[in-house]
Amino acid sequence: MNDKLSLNAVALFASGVSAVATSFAMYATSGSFVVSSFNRIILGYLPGWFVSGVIQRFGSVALEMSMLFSGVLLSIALGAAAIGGYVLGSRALPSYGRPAGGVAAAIFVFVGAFVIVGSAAAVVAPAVVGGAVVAYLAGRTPGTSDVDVDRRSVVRSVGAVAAFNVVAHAAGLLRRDQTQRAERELQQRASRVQSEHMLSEAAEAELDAEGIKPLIAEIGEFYQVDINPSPPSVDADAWSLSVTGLVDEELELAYEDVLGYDVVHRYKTIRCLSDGIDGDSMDTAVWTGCRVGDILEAAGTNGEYAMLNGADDYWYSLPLSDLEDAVLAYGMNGLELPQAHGYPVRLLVPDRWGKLHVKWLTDIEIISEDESGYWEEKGWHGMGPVNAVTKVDRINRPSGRIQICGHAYAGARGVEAVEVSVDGGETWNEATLSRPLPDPDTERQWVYEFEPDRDSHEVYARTIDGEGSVQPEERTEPYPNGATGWVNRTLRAE
Ligand SMILES: Nc1nc2c(c(=O)[nH]1)N[C@H]1C(S)=C(S)[C@@H](COP(=O)(O)O)O[C@H]1N2
Ligand SMILES: [Mo]
Repeated sequence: MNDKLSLNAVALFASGVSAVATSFAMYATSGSFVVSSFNRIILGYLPGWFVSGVIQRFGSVALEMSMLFSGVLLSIALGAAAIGGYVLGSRALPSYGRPAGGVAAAIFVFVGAFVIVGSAAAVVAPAVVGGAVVAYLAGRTPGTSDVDVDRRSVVRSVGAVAAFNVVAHAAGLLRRDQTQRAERELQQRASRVQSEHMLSEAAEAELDAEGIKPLIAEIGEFYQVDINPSPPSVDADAWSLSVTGLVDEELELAYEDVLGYDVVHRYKTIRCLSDGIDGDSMDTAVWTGCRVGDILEAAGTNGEYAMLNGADDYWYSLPLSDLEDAVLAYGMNGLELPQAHGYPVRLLVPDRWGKLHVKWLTDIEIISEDESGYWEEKGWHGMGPVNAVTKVDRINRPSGRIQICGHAYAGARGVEAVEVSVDGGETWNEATLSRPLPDPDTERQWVYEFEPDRDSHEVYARTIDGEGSVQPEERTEPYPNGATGWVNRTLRAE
């Protein structure tokens, strides 16, 4: 009696597990996999705060555990359906005992799995396998059939079922890997397409003037500022980003994990605090990455500031409010972020000076108080919005006229207008601007053309930002607050 019960239990579990394994082999972790659907149904009954609490606490382990739990539960349930179906079928048609039982078992499993997955096509094969396995084993199980066999052949049959399950699970795991890789590739391709689109959008926004500085800098042309003579070379496979300190849950993100966050694309200009009025430490690129806010949310922060560290011992602390909309960039102009600009990932903080965009970022520590940063230790200031700046890049002289080309930037306030005076600041006229990019935290090109009417013209240019503020006239050096003042040229008629 005891023997019969345990053999029935083996048959039950074997058929249930085989049905689940078949489904796994066919659909891996997609929605058509019975366990995925079952898991989703169970999660639907649990309160949201509980689910998110568990996931926050135990992360992906919680998900794996719930899949395992659901898988076992479902194997038992489908196995019970198979046994029930088998017993009913073989009793209803005793002369067809085993086949009738097997068919009925398959129908029972089919109905059970269909209720969960909601797709008939997706559950046919698992149901057939579940029914076949129970018929295969039941024929050798005393009491459920008239075939009498010894224990050894039961062991052998279970061995065959187990072997099938190993193969099916391996197939499912392989398929899951392939699916995930395919999704990643698709995502990367989509991401490249989006960057390309933005690059051509920027190209279309540009002004047509000879030798004008392009809106988006080529990667090799983009300015570079490092505290070290040669940038650190970081291996993305060995690299990880840790989020520690005052957090609910510490994170250790691999490169792949960072790529897994929702992708964002941004136009953003970077300007160094040491950039003079006539300097050229300011450029714009299309950046690809994820939102720092998403990562901070996953960790759950309980402090006001973050200490950000780069692999070159560069560091900055920033208020979390500045990081909310910051980007962790791993792509630049549609390509992988170059080593010189922070590979594998760098920070980009909206409306802030270049120094805060920590390159080769390795860890984010949440802290309660401001702890300043690398350049502050050397006397620099400038933790707030960038100063407005107007630059002159090039003078063209088309048939006796003078054409001034330049670019302007005013942080997240945006460049509303560029005004040019050719009489030493007495009168001002508006320059023609490139079409604004969708993100105001970017530079705009400007061109101003005039007919010289004296030997020498004293030219000034200044920016009106998106808030209507006129760029301050007073000339100051970059140290310590960033350069101010109107750009100036003395142009002689030729
Ligand atoms: N880790 C690290 N991040 C860094 C720096 C650095 O030396 N090390 N330089 C900063 C400064 S001062 C500026 S202006 C920008 C320059 O970025 P870029 O070299 O990509 O143009 O990076 C900032 N991030
Ligand atoms: Mo800088």
